[in-house]
Amino acid sequence: MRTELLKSTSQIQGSTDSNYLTPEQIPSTVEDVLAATQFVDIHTHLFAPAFGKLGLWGIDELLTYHYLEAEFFRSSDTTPEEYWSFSKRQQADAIWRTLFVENTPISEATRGVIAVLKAFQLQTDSPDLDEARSFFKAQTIEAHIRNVFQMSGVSVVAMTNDPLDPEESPFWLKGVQPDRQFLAVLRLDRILVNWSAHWKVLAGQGYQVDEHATGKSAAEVRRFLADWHERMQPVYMACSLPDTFEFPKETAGNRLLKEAVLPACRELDLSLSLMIGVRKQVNPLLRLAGDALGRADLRALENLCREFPDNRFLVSVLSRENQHELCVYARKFNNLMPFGCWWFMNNPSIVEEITRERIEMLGTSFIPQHSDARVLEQVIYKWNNTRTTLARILSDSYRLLLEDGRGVTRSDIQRDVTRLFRSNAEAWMNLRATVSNSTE
Ligand code: FIX
Ligand code: ZN
Repeated sequence: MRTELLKSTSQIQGSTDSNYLTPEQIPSTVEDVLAATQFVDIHTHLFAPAFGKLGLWGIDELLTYHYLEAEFFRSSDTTPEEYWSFSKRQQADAIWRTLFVENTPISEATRGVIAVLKAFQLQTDSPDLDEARSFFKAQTIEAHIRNVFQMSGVSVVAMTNDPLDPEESPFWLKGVQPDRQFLAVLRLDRILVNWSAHWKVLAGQGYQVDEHATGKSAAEVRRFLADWHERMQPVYMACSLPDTFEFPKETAGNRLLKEAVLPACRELDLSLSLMIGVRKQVNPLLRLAGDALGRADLRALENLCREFPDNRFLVSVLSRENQHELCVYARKFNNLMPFGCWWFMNNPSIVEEITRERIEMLGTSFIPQHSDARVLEQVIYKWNNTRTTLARILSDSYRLLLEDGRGVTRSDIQRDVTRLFRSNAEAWMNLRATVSNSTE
């Protein structure tokens, strides 16, 4: 049976379900179901309209995305100092000229901009940005958001909200109306990774904390988290961690993780998202584009999952070398949910490798992707790329299942896609099944 592909579904051992798809029907059915299923985007840097200018959108923001800035400095004689002295418009013009006019935009990030222009039927090979600028200038943000979400097949996105960000915190302190399409996430890097640089902000807000996070500090940070939980109603707490992260290890950050953040997450029944492996500012001249990655020792994660079985960990790792380990740890700890192909992993060839490995080792018990979009329209190409890659991988998985002797139906495929791109995320973000899945 193995070698000779099943001629028809009726040959499937003991098969009774006439809904079984033929081998030829599987790829198109998978594509249909992926296209018609609204996804939950578990990690972005997008903002609801209530946050005004913090929410980035439009052609100048798309072109000055730090992924493109990194590529720009490889193909231009412009120095970082000169580039940062330009206006946003001049920066966008320079990047368009260098990466899209003087060179072929074949990288993942440049292709992304082309895909967005095409999605809005805008010229993709123009020498300048006039047409694109006037198009985006004519959009009103609320309608544009609805349109972009509809085009990208996304129903809801999780934001990244930093309570210590001087630009963002005033919005929350003044009070922000919840937005059902933009979910809040309590981001804690400044507390767990850079405590020595930021403890004074909490002290300034009346929390009795000290530089070394001793004494009352942990209890006061718990009070801080409870106050911000009240204010933000976050769907999870999150932190990115360096490749050098170790646990257990005597640091102020680890003390607060153990004595404040993890207990607060248990009490509030929230997952903690750990994004592990960043090497911040290896080239500070490039600003946001100056971060890199390193292979982390994931035994820190092993220790956290084992020592805190009542905490749920949503984890993404930045190094390719850590991906397989993460899969294996997820087989050992069901309080660990791998999610996304983060940042430098978010390239179709690597997404394919990681996702095939995860399906082989975890079935559908993981969250394949998040967009990490910093600019609104990026969700269009990032989710389009994901659907294209997953269509291939899922079709292959079902073909192999069929060859092994079990047929697959459209509702099997719908169940799997819904789990991968909706219900796993909803469960780990304590979201009720928010929006019915349009194809059911
Ligand atoms: O820590 C993070 O959330 C990262 O995703 C960002 O810091 C990073 O700059 C980014 O945009 C990656 O795509
Ligand atoms: Zn991010």
